[in-house]
Amino acid sequence: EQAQSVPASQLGMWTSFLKSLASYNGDLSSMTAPPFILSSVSLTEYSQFWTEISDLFTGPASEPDPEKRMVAVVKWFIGTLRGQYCSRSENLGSEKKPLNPFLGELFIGQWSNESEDNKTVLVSEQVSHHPPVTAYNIWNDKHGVQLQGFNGIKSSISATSLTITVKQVGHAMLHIKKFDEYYLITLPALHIEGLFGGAPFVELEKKTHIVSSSGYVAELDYSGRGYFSGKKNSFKAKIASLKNRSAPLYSIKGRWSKVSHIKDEKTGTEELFWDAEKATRAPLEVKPIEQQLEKESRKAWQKVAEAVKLGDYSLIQVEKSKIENEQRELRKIEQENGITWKHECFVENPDPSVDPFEKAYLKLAPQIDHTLEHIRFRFSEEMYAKSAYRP
Ligand code: HCR
Repeated sequence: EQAQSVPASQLGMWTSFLKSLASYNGDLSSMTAPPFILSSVSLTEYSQFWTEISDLFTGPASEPDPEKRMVAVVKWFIGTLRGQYCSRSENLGSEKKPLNPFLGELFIGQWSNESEDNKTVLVSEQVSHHPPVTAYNIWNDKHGVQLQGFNGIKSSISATSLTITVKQVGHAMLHIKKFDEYYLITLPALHIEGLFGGAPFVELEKKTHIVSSSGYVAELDYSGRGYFSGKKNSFKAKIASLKNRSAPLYSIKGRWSKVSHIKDEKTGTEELFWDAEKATRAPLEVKPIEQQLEKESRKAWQKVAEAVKLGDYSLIQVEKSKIENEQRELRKIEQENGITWKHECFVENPDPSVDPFEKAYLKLAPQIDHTLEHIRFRFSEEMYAKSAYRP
């Protein structure tokens, strides 16, 4: 059935949106979409899905065995996928088009867990507007875990199958202080199905890797519901030692949005690996909007978000244009004064001799044939210390 989920009053706009996909220019943010498919949330907020299941994020730090630690890291990663790629469909009925962050936009928050000394802090910054790139740093000092990363998207459209295909640019790096161990995590490619019916949803595809400085590698392979067989959100993974990659130590399979099982290849024992539906996801605490600064995401987008919630198309355009014009004006002033934009908390392509994350990345990337990203962003403790932005 065509466009069954589209409100009757927005059917015309939805049809024009679908038609405009045929002449897609690579910039999803510039496409005019009807209000029902718009999200009131900016992409800078999406970094929070990495660590909303606190125990999974901090868990690896208390695992003394490096092999089991790798398994714990893979579990954490699998645990992030449901929030990252299904939460809009689950909570709002379909995937939505997020707000396109402006340069320098910040999203800051924390999970205070059960005590003040066990908090996980998140700082996310829009480090590039064209192409859009978001960088983040998330850390928990009590457990000594830190996750840094950045991501952008490159998308294309298949007009025949009406599917949007998205390749993610970027990677994430996890550091576990106690063992001074680094993990390089690559990001899945995805596609958006269900556009015809007006209820788009994300499916992951191809492979990603996690490789650790302790000498382990995990290869994850994603698939969805095919024409003849297969289930939505399926994956298979193999964990091996880098020294003997052809003899996996563990294999995992199942559905990343539901249940998966792990098999110990040495003993043959199989057990539940992860049940995504049973996990407790703690909401991130963000300062009340009145206390936020102008570049903080929820404050900056407040009026647009209200218009999206009202489903008021012209008000959305009016409020969005205000932000866009303000940004254009800022860029013009910078150009006229020969000023280049400076990020609040991240540095571009740092020197590996001073940045341990960069140094570890350069060592780990060749192990999984990961093509080095041309522009890489790393968190700067120094810049953050000087910054006025705190959760
Ligand atoms: C592709 C996507 C924007 C990017 C979103 C990313 C890749 C952002 C980084 C997060 O860590 C993971 C993530 C999850 C989202 O599923 C993914 C979005 C899904 C849709 C959105 C498109 C730009 C919107 C397409 C418009 C459709 C829904 C009409």
